[in-house]
Amino acid sequence: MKPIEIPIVEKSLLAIAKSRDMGTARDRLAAMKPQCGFGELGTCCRTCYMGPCRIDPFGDGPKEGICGLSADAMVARNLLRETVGGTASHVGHARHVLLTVRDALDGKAPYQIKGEAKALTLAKLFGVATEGRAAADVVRDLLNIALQDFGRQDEQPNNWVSKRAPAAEQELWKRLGLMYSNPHNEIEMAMHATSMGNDADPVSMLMRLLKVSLVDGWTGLTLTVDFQDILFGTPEVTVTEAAVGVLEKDSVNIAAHGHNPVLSEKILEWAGKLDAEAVAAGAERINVVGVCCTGNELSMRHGVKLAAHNSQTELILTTGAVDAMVVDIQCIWPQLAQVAKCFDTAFITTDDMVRIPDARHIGFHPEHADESAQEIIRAAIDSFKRRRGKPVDIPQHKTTAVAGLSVESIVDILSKVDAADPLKPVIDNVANGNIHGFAGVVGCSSIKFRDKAMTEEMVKALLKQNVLVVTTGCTAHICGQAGLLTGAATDLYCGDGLKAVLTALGNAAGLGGPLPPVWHMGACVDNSRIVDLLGAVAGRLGVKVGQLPAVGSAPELVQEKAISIGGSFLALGVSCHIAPAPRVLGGPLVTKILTEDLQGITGAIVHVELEAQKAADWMVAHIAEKRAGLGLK
Ligand code: BF8
Repeated sequence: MKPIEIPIVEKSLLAIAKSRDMGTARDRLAAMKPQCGFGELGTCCRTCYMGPCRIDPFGDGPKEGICGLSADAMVARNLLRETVGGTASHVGHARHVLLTVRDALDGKAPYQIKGEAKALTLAKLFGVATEGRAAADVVRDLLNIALQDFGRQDEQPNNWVSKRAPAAEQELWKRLGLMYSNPHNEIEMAMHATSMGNDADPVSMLMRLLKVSLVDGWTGLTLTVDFQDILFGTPEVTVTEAAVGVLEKDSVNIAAHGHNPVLSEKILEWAGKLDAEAVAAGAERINVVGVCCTGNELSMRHGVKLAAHNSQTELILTTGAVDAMVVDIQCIWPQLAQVAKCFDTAFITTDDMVRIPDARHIGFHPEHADESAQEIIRAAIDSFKRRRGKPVDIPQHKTTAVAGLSVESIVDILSKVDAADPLKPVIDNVANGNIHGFAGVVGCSSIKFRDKAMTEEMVKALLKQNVLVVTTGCTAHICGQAGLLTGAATDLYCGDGLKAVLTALGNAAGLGGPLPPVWHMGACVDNSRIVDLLGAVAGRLGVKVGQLPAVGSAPELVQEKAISIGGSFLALGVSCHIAPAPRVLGGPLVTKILTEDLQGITGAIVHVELEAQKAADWMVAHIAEKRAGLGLK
């Protein structure tokens, strides 16, 4: 087997950091070793002050906590709390977007409703009248339906999950007691249940984990994306570029980092309006580039270039070419403020919940979005003036990347092949085996796996075995930087069957070449688009989502949000590969439930595998089992 090399972008950026004598996360990881074995196994409990307690499942030490909590209950409690952390992040994002839409409708925030088509589609689903009504009135009705879920105490099923989730799965969730009502209540109850002296039953906590994950899936992800599409429009296919080489030496480079497009859309809008000020300061232009998930949002809707995924955020600052890094919420490393200080980089926090020592804080509230966006851009122009003429070091790596693959834009492409039944060409090719199945490869970039190119190698191994890959989050950046989001990658990496299909579809759709083999569907909240796509295919076939030849993977787990997203896929019956192992291995019962018994509950399991080829092989084999279940070879 050929040795795997550290990806070239990281290699170049690490060389720059080294030449500047700057430590990076890799050094901090090395200093942290050996990492705590109890923490890794999940058998460390800090819930009360008799502790901390720790259980060594392999030795002669204590077998339960001071209160008598078992190792399985300990790991289940810890995992449930991680799930709550992830879900709270996404639900908070959803609520912020809803309130921005409300303020826009009330004329209090300077945003226009750009996604009328999405509003009309949802209105039909929710039974909102549209005939002869202004779009704003339709959106307000939808908004009120969404907001009702946040205030309700009647235990009636949540509006969004009831209307948006597939019916067959809802039946299962009802039987299992997983249907939820008010998302905030579920977060509260899970925190309550996992505080000292409450739930001590690992099975009960795992079931609650699935319920909280459903809150994440349908309120945290789907609701957020629905209203982001209403506010900013549904993405259409676009071509962009990825990797650090998208920074421009002679431009004012503004890196938008975080998750919430309510900020980054305004930054992009005002960058266009204030370009002349940048030119007057001696710059060629203002170059807004995308980092992490808000970068994905901008690339999906505007083709903004993708500069860096999460584990590269501190590294791109070492180029000295980023004039401002402006951040909103989630996945922001405190270290960024320290690196920025070494350069003429303005590191700007904007959310009052995300305060970082040594950052400049420009509070961003939708009502004053225009003023704040201008202040941020002028801060970047000032930084540019200070750094002008100083040497910068921008590695010249960048690749072409196709983005903007929403379900709507995918259906649009496919309808050029079969207008009456757009999904038919894909389904036919799954049936005849040209497409073996689908993999959603999503989530983060981890320095624990970057140096062996875990994600790219796994994706290439999947493509070779004719698995069509959809992606979101930092994984989309990784795939972009590896050149996997282009039609050329179809020729380079796909097995014969998949290559033939993507080439035929691309040509029939008038693209003059193959479709990319990896479809960039957006940010992590856009995992809901993957669920919608699976739901559409399952609906067309008349089967449950969990019966499809499909599998999920988070090959470089970093964030709690990946745990809650994974839980929502498991609840849907979609099995997931993950690396590294979630912190449950100290609980044998919990480990067995997640890797085996869950199959009999939701139809899905978790599979841990740290090697790229072996992970791909498991996914291919799992898809083959699903194919057999549908009577396909
Ligand atoms: O929500 S992929 S490191 S940026 S958590 Fe964070 Fe992970 Fe990146 Fe986006 Ni998702």
